[in-house]
Amino acid sequence: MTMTRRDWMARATTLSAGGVALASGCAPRGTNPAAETDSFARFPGKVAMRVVNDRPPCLETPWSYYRTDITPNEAFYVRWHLQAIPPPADLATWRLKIDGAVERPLELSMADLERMGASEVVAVNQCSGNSRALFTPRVAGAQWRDGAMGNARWGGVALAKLLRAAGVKKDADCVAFDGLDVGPLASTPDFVKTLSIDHALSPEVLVAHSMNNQPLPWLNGFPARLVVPGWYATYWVKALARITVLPRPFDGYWMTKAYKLPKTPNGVEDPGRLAADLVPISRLNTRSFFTSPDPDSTLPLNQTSLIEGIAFDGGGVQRVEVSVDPVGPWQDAILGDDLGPFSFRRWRFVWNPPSTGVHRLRVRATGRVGGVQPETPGWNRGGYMRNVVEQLTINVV
Ligand SMILES: Nc1nc2c(c(=O)[nH]1)N[C@H]1C(S)=C(S)[C@@H](COP(=O)(O)O)O[C@H]1N2
Ligand SMILES: [Mo]
Repeated sequence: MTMTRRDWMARATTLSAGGVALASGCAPRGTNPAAETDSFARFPGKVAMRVVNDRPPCLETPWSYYRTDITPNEAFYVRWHLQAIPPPADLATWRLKIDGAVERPLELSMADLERMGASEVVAVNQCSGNSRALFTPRVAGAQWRDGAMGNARWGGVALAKLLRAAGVKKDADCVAFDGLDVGPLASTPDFVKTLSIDHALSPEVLVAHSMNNQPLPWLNGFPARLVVPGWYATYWVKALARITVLPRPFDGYWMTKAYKLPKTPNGVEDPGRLAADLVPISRLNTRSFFTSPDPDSTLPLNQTSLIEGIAFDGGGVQRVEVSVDPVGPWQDAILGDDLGPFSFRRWRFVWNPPSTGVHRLRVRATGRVGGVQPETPGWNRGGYMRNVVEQLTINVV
């Protein structure tokens, strides 16, 4: 079942965006519409997705897949840092090691994990750099539009249960998570992330081996990954192989250098005067998006139309409001099914366009953790945590 990198590169058929034109003078909004220069590829187990980087693969979810609560596995975005990504693990030999400051180091097979219980959570996995391509001034890093996010039902074992089975020692400070991926050079820092011991023991954090009731797709971390509900996906270590309890703070590159954010409200800093104090990125801020109709659609005058979208936050969406310009006040949208505080929350807004011409609709959400979305975009050097109020232009005839 092992597939080499060469095998799957051979299978990855590059498609072109052929003929998808971008309205002139209009910057690409999110992943919708596609731009002429976009390239799409089909990686194993995936639909054709926009390639943000191909080595290692960084693939964006096509916008139409956000019209459902759950993002299908085959369209779920993909992000890896190190070259080359590990081939799919062989379950006959794969083991999850739990070691470090524990009483009883463990080596668990998939069957062991499955025997240890079944917890589930619906949670948004969003890359810290989602929407980075929309930063001005431009910042370095993968140029994601809005498709580096997805919502899934994750199934597995509570991390706290595994740590208790191993017996965490009193002097534990944090827990390190390492996947099967290694860098191309001995000097490349291994991708290792840590959570504080208190966070690691909180009940919602999972070692997940299923995604939407199927095994994890290879590119999303088969056979098991960490799921840290409400926190950015950089902590959601894929192809998990080792969990190490540490008696002291961790000083690895991926915690001390990468994914750091100004210690300011919403991580915002001035491009001309960079902040001095940085902290590791943590919880998701509040976001909301339009998913239907498409941008620049035409709707009929004086007829009821449905405007729909998604919203999310690191701790649950409290409210979604829509405003229709010119001079529109904020009006409450109707919230859809509640799949829990870490999930996408669908919303809809019934609109009866009162006049012809171009209308600008805006959507803003209020979340328990992130508060209300800002009306102007924030900026930081890493291109993280964009969450400005989004707009949709509709032509009424
Ligand atoms: N082993 C491993 N896990 C990883 C990464 C990685 O490079 N290696 N990248 C992280 C980052 S930054 C993101 S955004 C998410 C992406 O998850 P996905 O590919 O399932 O969408 O995986 C996280 N887990
Ligand atoms: Mo990320």
